Amino acid sequence: MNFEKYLMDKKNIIDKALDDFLPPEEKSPSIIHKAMRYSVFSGGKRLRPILTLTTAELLGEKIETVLNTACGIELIHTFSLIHDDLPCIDNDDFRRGKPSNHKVFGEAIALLAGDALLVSGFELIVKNSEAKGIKKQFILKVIKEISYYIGTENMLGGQVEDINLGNKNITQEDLYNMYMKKTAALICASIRAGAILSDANQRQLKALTRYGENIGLAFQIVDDMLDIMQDQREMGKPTYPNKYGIKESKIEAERLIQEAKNSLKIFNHKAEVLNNLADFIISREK
Ligand code: GRG
Repeated sequence: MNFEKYLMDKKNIIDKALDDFLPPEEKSPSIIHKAMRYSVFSGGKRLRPILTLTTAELLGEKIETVLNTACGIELIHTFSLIHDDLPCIDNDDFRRGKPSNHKVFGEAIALLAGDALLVSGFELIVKNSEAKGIKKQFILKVIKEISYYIGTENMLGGQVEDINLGNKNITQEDLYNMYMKKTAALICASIRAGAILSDANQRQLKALTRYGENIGLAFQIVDDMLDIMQDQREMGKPTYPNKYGIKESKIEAERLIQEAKNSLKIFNHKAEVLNNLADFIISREK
């Protein structure tokens, strides 16, 4: 298969659905809609919603059945990035090579644009209940799952730990615990949401969760490596490459990707695209 074309086709489907859903820039109050659209359409890879669509396809479901949930997750992801960049959290002036949301719209609007994207994300997931043939109890389960995976025991909690760690020298276990919550949790939720809406059985859900955890950890290690290689390193911050070096980090990321692929063996050749997505996480340059 032509994997690059696959990614581009899925990205186009997701972008169109997001564009159709989000209020137009001119709609009052225009500034908030501009700020939301600025970050949603600023060059994200759409990894999380693609994982949701690909998981549904793997389980024999149509992508239309999960599309709104996939896009809702992308909005929640975008909210977390806007808030992460704020001066009171990571204080980053740039995101995806462009000025971060608060640099363009100011802190107050950036904060509110993040809030609005979180709310809109859940609105889109609820809207998924209008999809043909969908069982309403699956939607409720997905809302519960996503709330859990972005809440204080996961994404939000991981962000709190990241802030509190400062420049401390921590163990690999602490580091993985933080990566698992801060980054792997939403990646896992994206895959599980696709699986739940496609009526996956417990064995399939377990295998897909293991895959999500391992690619999620690898994703954050690679992200930290890219920061160093692209000279955006935050000196002394507890990250895998800061602690173990680039060479060891690459070996560890490759090990995690192999683990992820091993857990997909029950799906045989049907897992080809998820395997390609796992490889993409290691080979990506942004
Ligand atoms: C209130 C639920 C809640 C969260 C707020 C700010 C925050 C707490 C959490 C942020 C967590 C965070 C920013 C984790 C980093 C994950 C990461 C490496 C993101 C980059 O993902 P990519 O590369 O982004 O997929 P693109 O640009 O492709 O969309």
